[in-house]
Amino acid sequence: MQFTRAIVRPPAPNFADGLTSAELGVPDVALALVQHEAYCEALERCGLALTRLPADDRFPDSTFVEDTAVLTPKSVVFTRPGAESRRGEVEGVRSAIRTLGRREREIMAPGTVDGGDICEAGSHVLIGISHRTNEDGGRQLAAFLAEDGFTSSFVDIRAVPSILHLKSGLSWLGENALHAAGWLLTIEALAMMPEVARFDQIRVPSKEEYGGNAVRVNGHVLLAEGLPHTAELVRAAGYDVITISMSEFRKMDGGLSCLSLRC
Ligand code: CIR
Repeated sequence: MQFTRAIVRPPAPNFADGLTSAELGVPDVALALVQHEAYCEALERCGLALTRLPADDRFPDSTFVEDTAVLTPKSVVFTRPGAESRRGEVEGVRSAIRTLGRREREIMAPGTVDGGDICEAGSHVLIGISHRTNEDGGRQLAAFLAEDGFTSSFVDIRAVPSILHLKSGLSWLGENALHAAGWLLTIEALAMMPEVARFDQIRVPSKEEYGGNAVRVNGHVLLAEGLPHTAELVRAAGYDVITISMSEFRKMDGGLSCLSLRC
C-alpha cells in the first residue's frame, strides 16, 4: 500500500503516567520528544505529509495514535480501545481523520479493538485477539473490512507472553527489491499459519525481539535503533532500512507502528 499522509501526536508532559508492563524504568519525556521528532522526520523522508496533532495530557498514552483507528484506502473504522483509560483518545483523532473524506464506521460495545492488533498484509488482514482486542470487536471489524474487499482471520495471542499487541511481534513488509513478499516476526507460533507461511519470513534473532515491530512505509522499513542483526537481515532481503531511537517509547510498551496512523 502506498501512503501519502500520516497522523501523529507528540507525547504529553505526563507521558510517564501511561500504561506499561515493560519494567524498563520511567521514560524521559524530553528525550521522548526528541525521538518523536526524529520519527516524524523519517516519515517525511519516506514522502508522507504529516498532520501533527497537539499533545493531549488528558490521555498519557495518546501519542500511540495507531490504536484509535483502522484505515483502509476506502474507509476508516474508529476503534474502541481495550483499555478504559484510552477510550477518549478516539474523539481526539476524529476531526483529523474526517478530512480524509473516507467512509466512517465504529466499533461498538461490548467490542474492543486496538489498532496495534490489526495487521494488513495485502488484501488479507490478521486480527489479533489480545488482552485489548476481543472477539466481538474482531468480528465487527472483520465485517467492515469485508465490505471493503479484505479477507481477514483471527490470531489469538492471549497466551503469547511479552507482546501487548499482534504487531508487537509481527510486521508485514510487503514486497522487497527481490520481488518476494515477506514478514518480519518474533512469534514462532505464528510462522506456521497459512497466511504467514506462504510468504518469505525474516525471523528476528533472539535478544532483538523488539525488532518484531517495524513499519513499511513506501520503499522503506523503519526499524528501532540498536538491533544490528535484525537490521542486517532486513537489508539483506532487499529493503531500505531507516533506524530510529525508540528507547523512551519502549519503556511504555510502544513500538514504531503505534506512533502514527498512516494513510
Ligand atoms: C498501552 O499500553 O496502551 C500503551 N502504553 C502502549 C500502546 C502501544 N500501541 C501499539 O503497540 N499499537
